[in-house]
Amino acid sequence: MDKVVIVMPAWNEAENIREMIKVLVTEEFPKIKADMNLLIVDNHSKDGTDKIVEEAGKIYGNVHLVQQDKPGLGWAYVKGMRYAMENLHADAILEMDADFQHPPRFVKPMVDAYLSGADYCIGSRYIKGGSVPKEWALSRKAVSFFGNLFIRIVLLNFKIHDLTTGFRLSRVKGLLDKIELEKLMDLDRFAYKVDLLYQSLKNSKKTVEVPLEFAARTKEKSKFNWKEMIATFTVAIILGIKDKQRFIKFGTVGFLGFVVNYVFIRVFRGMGFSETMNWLLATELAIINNYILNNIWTFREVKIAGVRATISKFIQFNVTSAGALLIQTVFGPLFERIVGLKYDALVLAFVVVFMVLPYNYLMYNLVIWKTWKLPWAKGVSH
Ligand SMILES: Nc1nc2c(ncn2[C@@H]2O[C@H](COP(=O)(O)OP(=O)(O)O)[C@@H](O)[C@H]2O)c(=O)[nH]1
Ligand SMILES: [Mg+2]
Repeated sequence: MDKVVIVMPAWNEAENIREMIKVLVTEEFPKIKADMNLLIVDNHSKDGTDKIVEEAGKIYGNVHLVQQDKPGLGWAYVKGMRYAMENLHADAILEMDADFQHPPRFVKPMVDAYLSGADYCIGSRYIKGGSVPKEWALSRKAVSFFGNLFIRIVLLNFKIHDLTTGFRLSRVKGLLDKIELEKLMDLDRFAYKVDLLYQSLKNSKKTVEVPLEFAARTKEKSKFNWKEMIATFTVAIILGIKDKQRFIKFGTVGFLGFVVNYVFIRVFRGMGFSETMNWLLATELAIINNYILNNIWTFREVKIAGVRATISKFIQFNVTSAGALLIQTVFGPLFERIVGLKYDALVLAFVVVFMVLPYNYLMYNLVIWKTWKLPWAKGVSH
């Protein structure tokens, strides 16, 4: 049976936590066909939250408690997720609040979606069947809706409707265990959630949204505020430009490769090799230049390391480069024949910009450094 661990941060939630544990363990867990566990991450609460959880742990074997070391919601999740993976050997982890804003009855549909094969389940307020609290003032609803829309636009993600929800279930193998949790942005705030979502979507082959009726907070006050919101937007913007930044780096490296190629044709010519040899050597130097710079700069987050990987990827890179050469030598003369030889410079620019560059960028991301997956290989693209 699959082991699912609910990681639930709770900070001064004494008023909610006893009831939450009881409802989950005695009413909801028995309906679910998985080995269900509840791990509460306390942040040295002053109201005895930890005592309540400890007592519950003595009664129910599947209720656990950890204390977080560093303050902040993100660090609570890092601690809880690590503990769930390493100590409890979870197959899947569900993020959930302790304050009943994620009503316990929505746990079952999330776990069911996972059991039906989803890697990543998003409890969504903005799909059919989901909702935000009726009690919320119009302004609060608008902030939530437009905040979400803003992040969707910045991340160019229109398939997922709720990018800021805190109710999400992730498969451990291949998804959560591939993420460097400790390196997520803004772990001391709520904003880390957007980075975690971004990384999770990248790793997930099958993502589904499950409706969530988000409830109003009943007791105590929310800890979310304007500062948190601005931080959240900032993280989204940084993630949004990261991909474009990569494209700019890619273009710069390509230009440097061109310079290397040009300079070394002349250098080798001066050394008295045959002209074919000059071109061959200079082109290979440009390829080596592009490979190294792309590896340590453009794609440094997914840098290829180790002798074997470097050699085999370098061979792949040469094959890819040969493909670019082939495109150029086939389409260059072909277009020249159509528009006339005197436009050769224009044809070259057209072929390079509209065919070779996209081809190279696609191959680097798909084959060499593998930062993209094909849409049909992942269920949801972003
Ligand atoms: N352990 C821990 N839990 C936290 C921290 N901040 C918030 N929480 C818990 O995280 C959940 C969501 O917090 P809440 O203030 O309700 O945020 P909101 O629902 O987004 O307004 C609740 O269960 C809180 O008790 C923290 O720094 N550490
Ligand atoms: Mg809340």
